[in-house]
Amino acid sequence: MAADDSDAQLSAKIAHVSHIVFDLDGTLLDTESIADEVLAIVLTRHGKVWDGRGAQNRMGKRPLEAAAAVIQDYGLACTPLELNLEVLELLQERWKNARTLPGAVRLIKHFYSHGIPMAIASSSPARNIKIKLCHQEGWTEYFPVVVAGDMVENGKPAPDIFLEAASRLNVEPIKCLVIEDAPAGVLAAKAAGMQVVAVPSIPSKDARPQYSSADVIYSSLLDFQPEVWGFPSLNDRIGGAIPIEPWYMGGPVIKGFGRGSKLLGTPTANLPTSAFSNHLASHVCGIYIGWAGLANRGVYKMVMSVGWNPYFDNKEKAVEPWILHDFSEDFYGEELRLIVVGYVRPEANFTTLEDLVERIHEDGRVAKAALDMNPFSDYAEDSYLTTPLPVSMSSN
Ligand code: ADP
Ligand code: RBF
Ligand code: MG
Repeated sequence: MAADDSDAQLSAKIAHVSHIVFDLDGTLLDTESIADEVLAIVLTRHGKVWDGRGAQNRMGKRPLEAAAAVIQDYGLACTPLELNLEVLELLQERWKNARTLPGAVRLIKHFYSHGIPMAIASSSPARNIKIKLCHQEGWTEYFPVVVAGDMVENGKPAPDIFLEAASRLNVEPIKCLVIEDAPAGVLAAKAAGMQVVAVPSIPSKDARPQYSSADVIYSSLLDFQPEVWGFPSLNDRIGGAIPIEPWYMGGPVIKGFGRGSKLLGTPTANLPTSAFSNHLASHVCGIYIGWAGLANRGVYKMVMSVGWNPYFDNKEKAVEPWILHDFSEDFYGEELRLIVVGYVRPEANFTTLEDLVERIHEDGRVAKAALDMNPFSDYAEDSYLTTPLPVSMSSN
């Protein structure tokens, strides 16, 4: 079954809501990659190696509880308080660099423009939330209600923080929809009697079981469909694609699974996931359109999949651009530049290979048409596509 069918079914069984409560870290802002960076530094000081292990235990929790989880997972010989002092110092100077997650600004602006009341319920202390919000334009206005971890007795997964948000929004919990990235947050929202959309921020294909109590799991905020919950729908597709903040990415064309040309008839010039910035690497899955540049060949339209290819259930996440041009040869090792400008749909599973191939061709038609339109067409002229990488960057 394709992903779109299930949304209509979902809509029928889901009770409509009137208010939205957002988690902040890992849901609207990419603070996870900042936390990763900081934990890597701090664990090195403690003679340990940060490998992302235990991210689930830490995520969504209040600072001391999160620190306790790290101490346990890595066998550190310090107290949660000591670890937090170390971590906080490094975090604070980085929050101003926190970037919004794909689709976050689009969603917030949509709700705001329709007068839908929004709150933030974040496990961070109030002071830290304030710092993060004030670096994002308009956010203090979008979120008049902010409930912090230090404003309630029990942290997530206890319901306190969401109940407090509902109370401040002056609405019944059952009328609230929570958007969360962490398992602890999903549990907290459910315990508060609210509906929950989970957008997991754990970079893993096996994330789902931990989010099983969520009403819906999306791989990206770009998949959120407001009408399912009784809100006005988003109508910002242009030629079938949602405009996104463009991503500039590039790298050598690497060998993939050899299925593109042989099995599907749609060759894909695989890129290493390191072609994405840290910020995007864990948060981006789905089918996108954009422009592809090969230094000695030209600039072409492209459509690409990012993810684990559910049909094949890959072990590794793959970035697979299908360049919409007939080449007579392979070009492994050549530097491929991409500007990704639009989002088409989430990755879907298909019952037959024919269905998958048919859908990929449909994506190709969407890409060809949409890329002729503004704002997508503008990027074809971008010099990024044809500028060779500096030697220092192209060597790995
Ligand atoms: P693999 O994924 O194992 O590399 P594919 O069967 O998907 O194998 O073939 C991909 C290769 O085919 C690319 O790396 C590239 O060199 C070449 N190629 C030829 N035409 C195209 C195209 N239109 N788009 C992408 N790659 C192409
Ligand atoms: N794989 C999936 O399992 N589900 C998809 O929905 C899906 N969509 C794709 C869309 C496009 C435009 C492209 C180029 C590929 C897509 N694939 C999808 C990935 C496909 O399985 C992969 O490219 C082949 O396995 C080659 O490795
Ligand atoms: Mg391929």
